[in-house]
Amino acid sequence: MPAQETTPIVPREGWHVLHLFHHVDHAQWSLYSDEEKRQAKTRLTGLIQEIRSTLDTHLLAFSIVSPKADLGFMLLTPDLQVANAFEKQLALSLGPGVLNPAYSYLSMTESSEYTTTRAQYTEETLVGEKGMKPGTDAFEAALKEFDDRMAHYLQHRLYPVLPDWPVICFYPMSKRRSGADNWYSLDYDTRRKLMAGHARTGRTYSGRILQLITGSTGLDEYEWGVTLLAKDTIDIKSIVYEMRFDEVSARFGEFGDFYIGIQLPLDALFRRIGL
Ligand code: 76R
Repeated sequence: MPAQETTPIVPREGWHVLHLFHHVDHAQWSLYSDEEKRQAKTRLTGLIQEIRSTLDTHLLAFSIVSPKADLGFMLLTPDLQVANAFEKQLALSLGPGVLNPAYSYLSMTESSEYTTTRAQYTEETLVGEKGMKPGTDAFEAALKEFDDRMAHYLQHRLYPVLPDWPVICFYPMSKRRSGADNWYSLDYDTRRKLMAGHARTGRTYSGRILQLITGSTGLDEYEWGVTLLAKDTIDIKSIVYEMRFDEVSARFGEFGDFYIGIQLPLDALFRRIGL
């Protein structure tokens, strides 16, 4: 275990998330003998296996499309000490100067402040829409179903297990804070209504897009990291396009750079990036 000598920094809720994008310095790599190359790749493979077998820790590895970067990692783990130790080890795993940072992003998994509460669901959906009466068997059953669904949902948001879908898209974003378009000066109900519209659009991509929104206020340059996984690049392009018409993104969205990667098994990944 890394960072054993230190006090863990484990959040009350959620995990730390690091997106780490590196360039491969092929000039440096070409100075290695075949044997040294083999040893370096074995070292990185071993480290990735160690990370993946650490409790509550996940590591996605992918090849970045375009020269923005070559090799991408997404690391999710509770303890910031462990995240930091693994991040440094990954950077050095192929030997000094072979991997060079191209971009990185630190965020944390979070529950949303706009998640429907029990009280809202009761008032708006069960009583309001469905005309159910509190205390009846049907009402209690519907409420139990809601509780189970929400517990499962919250678990996924805070402690996600991401699928091996090949296409991974990452970009950071913030909500605008200027003039009449200041998200943070809107009252809670207005924001909640706007977010409900956003979620409606999002849900039409169920099964095609897996989204993970991780918070980064105070941690990195933007306010959230957006990670989208898909099997088809079209679904990434479509959802981001469609969201642009949604008021939350149209009026309030500000975006950083976009990165597209392809998740691959390690041997294919090494070949792909020329190692
Ligand atoms: O929490 C949920 O999954 C359900 C409701 C929901 C919230 C609270 C939701 C649903 N999102 C939420 C929060 Mn989202 N999301 C984005 C982007 O490119 C763009 O224009 C925006 C980038 C996409 C593509 C996307 C997709 N979402 C957020 C937040 C935090 C806002 C805050 O707290 O103020 C951001 C920054 C954000 C951005 N969203 C969904 C999706 C999809 C696909 C869904 C449906 C998920 C599902 O129900 O399966």
